[in-house]
Amino acid sequence: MSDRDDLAPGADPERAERARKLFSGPINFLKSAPALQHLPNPTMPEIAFAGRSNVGKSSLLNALTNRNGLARTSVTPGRTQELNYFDVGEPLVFRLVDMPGYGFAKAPKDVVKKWRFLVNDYLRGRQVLKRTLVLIDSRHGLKDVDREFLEMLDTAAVSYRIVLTKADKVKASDLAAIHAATEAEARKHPAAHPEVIVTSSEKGLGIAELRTAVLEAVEV
Ligand SMILES: Nc1nc2c(ncn2[C@@H]2O[C@H](COP(=O)(O)OP(=O)(O)OP(=O)(O)O)[C@@H](O)[C@H]2O)c(=O)[nH]1
Ligand SMILES: [Mg+2]
Repeated sequence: MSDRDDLAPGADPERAERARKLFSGPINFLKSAPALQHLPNPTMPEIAFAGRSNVGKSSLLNALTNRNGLARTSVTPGRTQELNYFDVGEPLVFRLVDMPGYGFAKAPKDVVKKWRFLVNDYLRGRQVLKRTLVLIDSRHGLKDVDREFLEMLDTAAVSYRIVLTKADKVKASDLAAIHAATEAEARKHPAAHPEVIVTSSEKGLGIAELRTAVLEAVEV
């Protein structure tokens, strides 16, 4: 699939082209922040990737940047344990932040607690955070643990957008139904963008659309 096959209807074609160029240009790993005091200075816009463990956050970051090994992925939930920062553009235009997943029951309790505090404190307190992408597995749709997370974002007035992942694992008819149901729910959340983006990192579906959506969040 070419990078421009799946632009959303109504997407600004100039922004889409800027997004395509940025995401195919220099993108560099900046740092891994295990605690808030290790965050970079808040001087650039940030876009964060959140969602349950194993939902495909790191894979989506790799698909967006078209670089396989940029963010570490794993079949074992809980791979990402810090806030991982990536610098997009030279000169720097914005930063992507790959976050630890939530809702991972098998990790030791104190580890889970540590991630939760890190993620929640980051999301609530970060002035330069322009938007959080909340990833939801297309096979499962929104679960209660996701709803709790969305409510936390609503309360903190963090602008967010829901992204369905792993669309290649679902039949087209089921995917349409889950897309509609997820959008209906998104519209009830005050801080949510009303449109949900459907993606597959495996097949490249929705990736160009998401690149444009990221840049839109940075530029508005
Ligand atoms: N079929 C399919 N599998 C995917 C897709 N995206 C991710 N996966 C698989 O899902 C598993 C988890 O992917 P990750 O990207 O590591 O998930 P994560 O959300 O970063 O996980 P944590 O860092 O543990 O929270 C890996 O085995 C990926 O290969 C997709 O679009 N399609
Ligand atoms: Mg990860």
